Amino acid sequence: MGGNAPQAADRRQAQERLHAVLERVRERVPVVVSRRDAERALGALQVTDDLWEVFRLSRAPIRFLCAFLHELILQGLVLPEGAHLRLSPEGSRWVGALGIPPTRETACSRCGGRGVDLGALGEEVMGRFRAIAHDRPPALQAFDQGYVTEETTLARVAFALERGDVQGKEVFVLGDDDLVSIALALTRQPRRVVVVDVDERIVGFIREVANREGLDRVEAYVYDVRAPLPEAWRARFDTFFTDPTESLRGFRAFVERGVAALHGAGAAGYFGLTHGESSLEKWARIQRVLLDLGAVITDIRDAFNAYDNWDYVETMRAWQWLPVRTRPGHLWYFSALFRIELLRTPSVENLALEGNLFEDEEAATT
Ligand code: SPD
Repeated sequence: MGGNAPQAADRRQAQERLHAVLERVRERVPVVVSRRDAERALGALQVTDDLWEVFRLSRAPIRFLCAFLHELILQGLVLPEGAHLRLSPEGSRWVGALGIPPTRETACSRCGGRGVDLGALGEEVMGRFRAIAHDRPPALQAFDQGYVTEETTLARVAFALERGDVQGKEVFVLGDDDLVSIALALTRQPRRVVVVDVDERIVGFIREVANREGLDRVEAYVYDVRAPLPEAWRARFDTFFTDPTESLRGFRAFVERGVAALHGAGAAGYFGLTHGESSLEKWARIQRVLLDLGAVITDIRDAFNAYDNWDYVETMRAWQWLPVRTRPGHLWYFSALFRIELLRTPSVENLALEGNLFEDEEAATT
């Protein structure tokens, strides 16, 4: 028993230090985080010295992580070395005393943890989609664009097929730099795909591809989510897909318009949500919004959506916060895929919205 006393004291001291670090970070960043967010970051720091890998593995808001890492550097617990970061000997002892294990990744190596077999789509659909996506328009910062990998788009479609949300269905795609509408249409399974985007380049690209590839069930239109949803698209569809910007206001706008496009009970919606730009506090608020809309979450597949790196990394909001300034050399930005299903006919206000939908306290990549 006596031999445990110093260990217990070390642990208590280490915990008090973590508490103090978190308090200092909370004074500086208006993002609600818990001790678990910090623990995940300290788990990640034990297995990588790459900042972007720390972001990926921590599953915590980027704004918090940057402030947390700055504080650890200030206290000598983390050492910046060129483009890298590593725990100092003191930091390693501290993390040991806290009893935080190194991050372990146990996702299935075949499907990457998505739980879908892309082979179900067939080689032709996959090959044609990859060839089409090769010439897509680059991501634009002005619209907070950042598209997912080709594999991710195909996996979304495979997952929705498994849930029966595509076959013979009318599908609404709200914002489509991910080219979900094209992948859906290539399967020849939906009855109709209506795709809308504020970006004329995306709409033009989809129209041109649909024309060239004979995808006559795809209709593409320019639409700004701030405008009320036109009557022709209200309460009409079986399924929607969207991957919103993540300010709470922007997120709500996209998901509420998506829900308003659905016909009622049994209709389904798909969207992505990150940890990097949405704290668990925001996740909770979003879950309340969904319940109020009459929707239930049937599936959450974390880290399902992998995003290709966008060109504007050095002008995005988080660049100025980084503890070491280096461009990412691998995929690092991921989001959970959500599927929701309506329990009743939704009643959604269809008002015009004004102003910037892209920013809130947690926005980091806009
Ligand atoms: N700003 C680049 C990344 C934007 C990705 N938007 C979708 C986030 C997931 N909802």
